Amino acid sequence: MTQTNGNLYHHFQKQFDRAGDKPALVLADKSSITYADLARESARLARYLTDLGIQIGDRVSVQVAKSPRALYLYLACLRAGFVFHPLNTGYKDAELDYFLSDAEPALMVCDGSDQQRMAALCQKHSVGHLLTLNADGSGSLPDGAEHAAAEFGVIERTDHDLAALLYSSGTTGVPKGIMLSHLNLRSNAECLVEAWGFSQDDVLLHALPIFHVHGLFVALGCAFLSGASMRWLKDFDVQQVLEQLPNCTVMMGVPTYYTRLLASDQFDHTLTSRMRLFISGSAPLLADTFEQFLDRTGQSILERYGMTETNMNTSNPLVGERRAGTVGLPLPGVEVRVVNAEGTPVHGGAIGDIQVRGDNVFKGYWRMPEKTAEDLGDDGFFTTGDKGTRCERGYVSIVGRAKDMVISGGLNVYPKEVELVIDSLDGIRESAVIGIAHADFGEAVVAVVIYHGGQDQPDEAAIIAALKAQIAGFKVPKKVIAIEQLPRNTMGKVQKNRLRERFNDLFKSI
Ligand code: MLC
Ligand code: AMP
Repeated sequence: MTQTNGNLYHHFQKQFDRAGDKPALVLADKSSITYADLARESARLARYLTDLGIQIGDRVSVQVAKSPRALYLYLACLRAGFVFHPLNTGYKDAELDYFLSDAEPALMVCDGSDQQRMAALCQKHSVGHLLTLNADGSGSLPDGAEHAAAEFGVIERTDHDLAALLYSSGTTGVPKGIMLSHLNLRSNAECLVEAWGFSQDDVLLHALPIFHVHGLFVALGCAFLSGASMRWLKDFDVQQVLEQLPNCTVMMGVPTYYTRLLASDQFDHTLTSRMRLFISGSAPLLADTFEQFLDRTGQSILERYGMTETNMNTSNPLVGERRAGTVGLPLPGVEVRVVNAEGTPVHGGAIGDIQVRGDNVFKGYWRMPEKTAEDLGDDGFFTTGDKGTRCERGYVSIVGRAKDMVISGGLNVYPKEVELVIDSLDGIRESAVIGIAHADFGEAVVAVVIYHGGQDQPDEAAIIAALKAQIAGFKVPKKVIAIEQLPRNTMGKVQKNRLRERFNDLFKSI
């Protein structure tokens, strides 16, 4: 029996062939990129990179601005069987150093302005090829590919072959590579198209970055498997979103997008009359935001819950009650259970660990078998690190996190990573990094520091400047507070809950 090609691109291709000259992307300047353009230009890049010597299964690390060509590159990697490894554009050298050492890519693609720095890192980690791609579409990648023939098929991949490698940090501060297969991505996107009723008539407002699951797999997967069009913005800019909304039918965003829209007087139901669906995820949507949005537009935001290891797990329903403060019901094909410390499922609103099983669940952590075994049980259930409940009607609520993590504007910050950098600064004895409620970012990163006695203590500005040089901007604390001593329990563990309580109102007046 012949197996269908498991390559995710193979499944996109059905819509690409059908949609042909229909715009896949309409850009802010009103120019458009058709589905035929996506197919042709991804073939050209796949041809060029394959001829360059990049092989099936090789990792391709990419740290570039969001642009149509960056999208061609993602599609080219899929169809050529490379493993796509996107990187947040905010990452600094020390962070990139780790990713390159661990992912061992065959090719790194970066912005031209970073070429010199990246060349040194690529040399250090024996990355065979370094190419550039700038925000305006120029660079050595498009230059090199210009004369390549736009002829390339779709490499045969099994369902379980790797399609992408994305990193998430951890409680120890060491990032873990999350191995996502073609099946993980396809099964989840197919199920979301169904659950959210995507069709070729939809126009999706795409303002998310394409280096994380939300903008990359959720948004693009829904559009490409349904043949919908996208209004493509390079980032989330309130004014541009307000201009584009009347042309759109669906929007996806993190809660900060919705609070920023609500903060604008121009945002009202007249702009959203064509919209059929607003989707929120990656961070908790406050019930207050849900209510205000309903008041202003007459529409209930649909909240869903996912993570890089699993893509999407639960969603409030398209038709039926969308319950504020919950993340809805398990998606078809995804099993979700809440278990106690012994691993026994609990019911009736009891709080426990959220575990997930299904084709959406990743293959494991890259070269970390022990960590994989710790989180991914023999029975296939993955322990998410989120604490939650399920009500009698099946709705899941997330009530906390077992993992020590802050979510700021939809981006995860692992305190340990930031603490390690702060603790290495002269004059600092120790630090504790916490998340504090913030009207714009949901949670803001705050550092509580203890100085060594003596004269040479860095001030807040010096600490922030030192951090900005070493870690991505979104991880840098919005405030640094010096105190005498960190509260500890009898085991000597820092009691971050007490710090969070103490500084709970820090941003209340902002
Ligand atoms: C940028 N900055 C942030 C930040 N983003 N600070 C805290 N939290 C953030 N999220 C900092 C920059 O470093 C910079 O600092 C300053 O803010 C201005 O930068 P900017 O780029 O102009 O910021 P802005 O455009 O305002 O971006 C904020 C944002 C953006 C919320 C629009 O971060 C965003 O689009 N977030 C979405 C992230 C996302 O896609 N998450 C999905 C993950 S997938 P300075 O000091 O240099 O001025 C996932 C799974 C799932 O979680 O379930 O979906
Ligand atoms: P990431 O590791 O970037 O994939 O982030 C995944 C984490 O984001 C999850 O484990 C949750 O803690 C959080 N998350 C995602 N969606 C939601 C949501 N709707 N509500 C609350 N937390 C969420």
